[in-house]
Amino acid sequence: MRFDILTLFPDMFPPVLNESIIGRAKQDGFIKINTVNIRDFSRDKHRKTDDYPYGGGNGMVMMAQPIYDAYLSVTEGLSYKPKVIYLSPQGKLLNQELVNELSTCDHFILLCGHYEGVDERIIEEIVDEEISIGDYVLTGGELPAMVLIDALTRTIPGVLASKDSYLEESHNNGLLEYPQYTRPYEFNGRKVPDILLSGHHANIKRWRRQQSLLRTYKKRPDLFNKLELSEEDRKLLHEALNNEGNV
Ligand code: 4G3
Repeated sequence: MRFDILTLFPDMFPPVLNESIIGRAKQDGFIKINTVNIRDFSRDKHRKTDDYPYGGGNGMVMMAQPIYDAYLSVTEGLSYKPKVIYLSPQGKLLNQELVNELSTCDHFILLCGHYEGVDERIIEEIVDEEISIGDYVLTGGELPAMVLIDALTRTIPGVLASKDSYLEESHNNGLLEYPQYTRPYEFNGRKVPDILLSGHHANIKRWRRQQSLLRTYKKRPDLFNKLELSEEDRKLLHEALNNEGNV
């Protein structure tokens, strides 16, 4: 998977993307990340990349020309069009389902905006998808671009240890993950649930499923209401709620 990032702040990326699993995925050749400094494509003697908004108002708008030329520098000579994604608070909300859909694509251009955004004509001209990582405003699209790169990279076969395949985890079956424990058995007086020490694998599996259902019900009613539960799952959840005195 290849990522070309159009940004005014290319130095923000390496400290984050060279670490941990994404850093290893880079080293192992699963992904290639290239930053393009939009400022390098300014034609202004002061390397200006933004200007006042037509019609007046607060803030500045990123000019179309430097972004467009930065985009052309990436696509020049390619026989296909990479998927161009603009990270913005106006975009479609990112979730695991959208990540999975995007992961079929292998070349992305990520456009990071600043100020009050970019000239609308750049969106019309080059952007395929406008994506938001959540309903809040940040100072720039760089952190959202890194979030997207992380989410996409971990879907690539071989990046994660196959035992923690991303397909089997939280948000791919619409459920939250069950609680996890490691040593010691007792921490600040809190013990590990005994069932996890029982060695009874079928019961452990059942308990974990029950915890996933219970957590999703309690912590994320929005996700819970999208589930189509089997009769078995319904019974498991009811049992858990009964035990807590909720029913
Ligand atoms: C475009 C993305 C970019 C327009 C970007 C601000 C939040 C997100 C920006 C604009 C961003 C997000 C830069 N903030 N929720 N800031 O994904 O008004």
